Amino acid sequence: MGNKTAIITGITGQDGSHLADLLLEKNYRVIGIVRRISTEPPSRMRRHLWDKVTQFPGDLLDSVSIENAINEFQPDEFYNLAAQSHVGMSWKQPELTSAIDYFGVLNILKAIKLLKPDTRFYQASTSEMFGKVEDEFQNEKSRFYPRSPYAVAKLAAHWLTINYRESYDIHASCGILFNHEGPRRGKDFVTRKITLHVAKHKLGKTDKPLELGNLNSMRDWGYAGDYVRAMWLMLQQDEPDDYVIGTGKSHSVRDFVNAAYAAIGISITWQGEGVDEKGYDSTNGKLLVQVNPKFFRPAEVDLLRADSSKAREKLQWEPEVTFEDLVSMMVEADLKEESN
Ligand code: NAP
Ligand code: G4F
Repeated sequence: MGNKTAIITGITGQDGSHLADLLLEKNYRVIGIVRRISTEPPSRMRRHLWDKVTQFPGDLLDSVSIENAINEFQPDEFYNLAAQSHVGMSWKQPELTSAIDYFGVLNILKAIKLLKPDTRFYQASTSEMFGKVEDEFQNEKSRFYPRSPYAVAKLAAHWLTINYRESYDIHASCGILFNHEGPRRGKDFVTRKITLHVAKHKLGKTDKPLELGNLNSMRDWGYAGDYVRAMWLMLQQDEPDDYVIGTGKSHSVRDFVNAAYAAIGISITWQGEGVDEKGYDSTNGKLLVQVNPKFFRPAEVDLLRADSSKAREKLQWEPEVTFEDLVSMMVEADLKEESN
């Protein structure tokens, strides 16, 4: 192994940075496609990667930039992690979400077919495609029922990837990843929003209550560092395929809040229901959490829980970080960041 070339889109995001770390460890030459928007691209990339990754200006919406990247670097592997990835935002920007999350994938696949059809391709599919679930655990055979413009676009891209595999014999695999988090998670996803607020509370930087939407949603939360290993493993298989990746354990948003406050030694007492539900510091009665309906979604995914037995068997993939360790890791990282 070694000296392979990989292109990563979405390198400035959470997963892109973890995957770049992994591939650099494995001696890959890593090319990161970076959008030129209103700020300097390097300011959005993790500082430790600046000198180690070749930054290539590009955008999924610009097929010429994708073709240029493939022509110039002749990649062995292409990981498409770029997306408008925020589910709530996808109702507010449905056209942009569809353009990036579906047509962007078409731009990559058609460029691979035309310019370097032996490139191995990874598509970032998502458990959101299961949406309104009917199985207690979701696996590769579960029904898809997307519940947001994001999930609809991702499902279309998922089938497009399968179609390119079947039509043109491209080594294209989809990772159906359940929620994965960590200190590099964007600040408007619920886990990071919670751990950041808890850290600020502990440091006396806020005395406002944390405002959240649906506290009852259940998610299968794992650690992003574990999940990028699965992406890489998929592209090392002789045959391309699709795999569900998750921990098999599910917790509510309320459970996550409890665990995050527990990490700074605070226990929460919950009172009320629905929009009136509130969380108080059990020791001094201070209001710490309240519901703000502005964070509710027009349609919700109530429960996600993965059955990853196929990945465990065929890829020998196992998650290493537990839910409790994940929450503590995120709170500790935010305490450190907020102390600086
Ligand atoms: P993220 O942190 O939101 O990162 C998204 C990345 O996409 C950023 O680097 C962003 O660049 C880039 N991007 C957005 N629009 C682009 C465009 N038009 N052209 C090029 N790049 C563009 O997402 P993540 O959590 O790392 O997730 C990675 C992928 O996995 C996404 O496709 C997401 O939908 C999918 N996924 C995530 C999870 C999860 O729990 N994290 C689970 C299942 C699937 P800028 O810095 O320029 O904005
Ligand atoms: O953290 P979230 O925004 O993540 P969501 O919607 O599950 O999507 C994430 O995981 C998907 C995989 O299943 C990815 F495909 C996707 O790209 C993204 O990474 O919300 C989690 C849950 C939802 O039910 C939401 O309604 O938390 C609930 N929630 C409650 N209060 C909130 C909030 N979500 C956010 N973002 N902000 C809140 O204040």
